[in-house]
Amino acid sequence: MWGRPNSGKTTFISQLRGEHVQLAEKKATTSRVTYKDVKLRLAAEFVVESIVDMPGTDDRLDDWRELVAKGDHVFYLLNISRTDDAGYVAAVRTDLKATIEALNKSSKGRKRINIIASHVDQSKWNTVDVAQVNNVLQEDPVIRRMYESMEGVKGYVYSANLTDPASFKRLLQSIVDDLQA
Ligand SMILES: Nc1nc2c(ncn2[C@@H]2O[C@H](COP(=O)(O)OP(=O)(O)O)[C@@H](O)[C@H]2O)c(=O)[nH]1
Ligand SMILES: [Mg+2]
Repeated sequence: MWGRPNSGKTTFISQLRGEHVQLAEKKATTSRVTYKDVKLRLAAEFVVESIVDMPGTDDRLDDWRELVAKGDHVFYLLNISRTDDAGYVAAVRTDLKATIEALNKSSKGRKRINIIASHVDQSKWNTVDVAQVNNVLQEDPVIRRMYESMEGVKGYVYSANLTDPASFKRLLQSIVDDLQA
């Protein structure tokens, strides 16, 4: 998984690992950390063999390309409360372009990118019904432009408030359901 700094990567992994998520304090990840054999609380038969948390800084882009080529699943974290920030959106497009190039070069069969829209609670979609929000997001011009640049890679968009365990649980269930479909 990747995304710009503060997009929620570490929070996602903490929730996945069942750690207490600290709201107030934020530690920047300065090196790459790999977690192995993470059992999903939501369904104990699922185990994430390996998930990598890394700093979302530009100097890590090559590391990221390498992970995309090797890994089975690609998750890109997008802070959806920042889609009005042109600089942020441009940086996200650069990331996605690099990710899609790496996916298309990879010999792994599944050409698919999972985009997780975090911070939905702080976004203009925070009053949209949870059952509808993923569909509503697809209509957003920023998201639409992302889809248009995907070159054969399938994009799946999910959204959540990653700091809320119930919202995270729904997110994880949707991902698991789609992966099994
Ligand atoms: N309100 C809200 N805060 C979030 C969400 N996801 C992450 N955060 C907060 O955003 C900050 C950055 O998250 P973090 O996981 O450290 O981002 P990273 O730099 O990508 O690892 C932290 O203070 C988190 O608590 C979200 O969905 N909603
Ligand atoms: Mg982090």
